[in-house]
Amino acid sequence: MSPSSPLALALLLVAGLLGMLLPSTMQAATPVKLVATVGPGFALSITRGGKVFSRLKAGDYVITVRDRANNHNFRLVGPGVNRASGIGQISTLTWRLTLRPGNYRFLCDPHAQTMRGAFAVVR
Ligand SMILES: [Cu+2]
Repeated sequence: MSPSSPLALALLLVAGLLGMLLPSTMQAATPVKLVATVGPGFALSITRGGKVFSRLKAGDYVITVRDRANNHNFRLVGPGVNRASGIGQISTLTWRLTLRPGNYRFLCDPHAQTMRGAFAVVR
C-alpha cells in the first residue's frame, strides 16, 4: 500500500482527527479554588467564592490555607485526606487535593471541641 492510496489517506485523516480530539477529552477540569482561614481570634472557616458551604461536588480542588494565628491550626479530614497547617506559626499554604464523595470535617487541633465545621462531598 503506497502512501498515496485512498485507504492510506483515509487512515492518515482518521489518525489526525484522533490526535486533535484526544488531548481535549483527556484534559482534567480546572481545579476549584477554596479558601480556608483560621484566626485571628477563634475564627475558623472554609469558603468558596467568599461564601461558606455545606456541600461540594467531588473533584480536584486547590485550597489556600491562611493560618493567621500562632495558637491555632487548620486541619482537613475526610476520605483520603488528613492535612493540617502548623500550630505555632502563621503561614499561607496551598493544598492541591482530590475530594471524594463522603463527609469531611475541618478543625483546629488545640480547640477541636469549639473550632470545627463540616461539609459533604457528593458526586
Ligand atoms: Cu485553635
